[in-house]
Amino acid sequence: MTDTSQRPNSALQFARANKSIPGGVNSPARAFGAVGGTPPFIARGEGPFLFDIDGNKYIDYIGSWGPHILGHRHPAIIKAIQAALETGTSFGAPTVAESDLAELVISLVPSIEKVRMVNSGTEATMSAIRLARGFTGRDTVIKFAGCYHGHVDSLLVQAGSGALTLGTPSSPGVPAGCTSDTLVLPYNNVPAVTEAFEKNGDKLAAIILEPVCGNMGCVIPSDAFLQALRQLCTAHGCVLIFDEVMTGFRVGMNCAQERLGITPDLTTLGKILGGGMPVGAYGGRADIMDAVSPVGAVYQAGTLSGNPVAMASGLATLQQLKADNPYPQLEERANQLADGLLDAAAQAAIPVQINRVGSMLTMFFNEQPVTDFMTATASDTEKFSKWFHGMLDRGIYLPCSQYEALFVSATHTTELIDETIQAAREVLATI
Ligand code: KE4
Repeated sequence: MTDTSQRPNSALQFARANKSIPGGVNSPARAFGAVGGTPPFIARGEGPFLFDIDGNKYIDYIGSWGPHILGHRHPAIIKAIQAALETGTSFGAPTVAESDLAELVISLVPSIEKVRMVNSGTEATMSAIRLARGFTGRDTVIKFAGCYHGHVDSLLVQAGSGALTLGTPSSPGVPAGCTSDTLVLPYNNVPAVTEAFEKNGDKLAAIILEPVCGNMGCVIPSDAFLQALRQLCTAHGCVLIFDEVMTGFRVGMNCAQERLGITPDLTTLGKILGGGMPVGAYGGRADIMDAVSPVGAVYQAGTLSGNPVAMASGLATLQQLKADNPYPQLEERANQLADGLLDAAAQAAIPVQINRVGSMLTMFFNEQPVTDFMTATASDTEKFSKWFHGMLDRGIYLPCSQYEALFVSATHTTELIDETIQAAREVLATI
């Protein structure tokens, strides 16, 4: 457990926040529930750094859970937001900026012929599921244990023993009816998917998955798994949805689908797409997207969807990524970090697994390769918690759960990576 001597004001603010906000946070992922202790209250971010209200400085490997691939307060992004603010904040009417961002997304993600902006990843996946069901006239959806697609009622479901499982809600407040059409399968398991299509092929509206999983920690799909999903969906008229809220523009300029060589029918986006402002999106084949209101009958709407300030932030982010092409550097730096962590763990004789794709990675405290929810949840979360706090106390801000991915940004220098590895050596020697 962290001593709060380093963060007295955060401790006070956390106690205060708990009186007016459930758990003191506006998203449970921030509450340190998995690791215990008091989350630092952040005063500001700059490049690869966060500064808390007690004046502590951290090397930030969360980047607001993904958006800040270019680091905090990138000048071009801030400038674009400030310029947008000069014209107002939101009009509830069409603006040119929405077409600018839509056209840029379409140019970067070949499978996307039309796209609709929303305000979060959850809204994007919720809308994509409804659209797939409306387009196919079918109800059943397949998701995979360990994949998280936001807090959509029908997707808040965990697998049972890893066999084909009719979904049971994993949260109170979700009626059984909301998940009775959700099948939950083990990730990377081709026989399970094949069996599901044999049994339910003509009832399946969609498969949704994280093409590289980040929400059970980073888990990498096998080629055979992705190929099977594509072939089975095509053969059965089932919509293949890649949830690229996390991987979109993270693992490559053209997203995971280009890196992995699989073309989905629909894609959901978020995080980097907004550059730190609230933006989500869903898009894909024009014949499917034209089923969305007001062209088609599938209803979806949003007061602040496509608002100019968020559009300006997203546009500036994607334009900067296109101009800089930081991906080779991100690959190098993340590899440097992964290698350094593996070496530090070996020095401390602690068994770990590291799964990495591009600049997202997870170090699992686990003796076996992590390929799905079952193997991920065999990790030693006790050790993870000590690791997390040891690093936090040394000014390294990691995701506060074994089942998350960390992110390297374009502002993380080799020196900062070396500093992180040195801290890892010290911490791993103590747990
Ligand atoms: P939001 O509604 O939080 O914008 O996006 C939901 C979502 C959808 N799909 C994927 C693949 C996601 O990773 C997410 C959200 N990711 C989590 C962290 N892994 C956000 C952090 C949080 O919940 O506070």
